[in-house]
Amino acid sequence: MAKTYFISDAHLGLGTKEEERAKERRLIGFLDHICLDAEQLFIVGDLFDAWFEYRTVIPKGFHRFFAKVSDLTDRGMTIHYLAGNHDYWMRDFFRDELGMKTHYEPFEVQIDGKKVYIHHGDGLAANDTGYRILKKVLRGRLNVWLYSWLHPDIGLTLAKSTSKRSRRHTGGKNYGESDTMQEFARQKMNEGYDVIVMGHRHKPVFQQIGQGIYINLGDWIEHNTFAEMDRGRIALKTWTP
Ligand SMILES: [Mn+2]
Repeated sequence: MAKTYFISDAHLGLGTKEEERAKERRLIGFLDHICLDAEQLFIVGDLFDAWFEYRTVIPKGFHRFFAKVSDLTDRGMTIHYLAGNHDYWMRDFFRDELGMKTHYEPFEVQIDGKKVYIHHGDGLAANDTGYRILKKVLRGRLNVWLYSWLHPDIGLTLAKSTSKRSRRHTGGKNYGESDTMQEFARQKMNEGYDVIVMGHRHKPVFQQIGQGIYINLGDWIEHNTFAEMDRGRIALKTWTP
């Protein structure tokens, strides 16, 4: 009865109005479906293409999705939300208004007796010192505070254009990153984890490595993929309405 689901990289707000409305409908269809047997859902980052939350202001849009999420958490589903590299700048909205459990760093969780490690997947490429420095700068407390003084119309426009550049950058180094993600998963298995779940790459991967499983969740732009864990067995599936 009690299953666990995982999705990542919906990048809400990325496409045209029509594309985004269709994506929102797909996601809500998925949520309506899993709420029949889901105990918990993990959102493994980049739910939004660009998210910057001010103390009193959030980006406009996504209303139906938010309504659905709060409905599910009200009804007892546990929804975890790990910030990705596109939506790291969240504050208390998701926790306090939508009842989600928010995470800013990779974390581990025990599900059906399995040790599961959850990581968005950014910053793992070996040759990516540039990104790791940028990440520190973009997430630094002082810089985030300064940024928050920009008018939201300016701040969010800037965030969107940065997001576009970042996606191009990530696309360019996809290859190296996929290898290091696998390598990272292997390393985590040696540390005793049974299942490693990541996103970020936008390409679904299901790989058995020894006794462990490495899953990359793909995305909800092209693939509409999700992982489903039922009594300790995990599978990667494609959502079809
Ligand atoms: Mn990402």
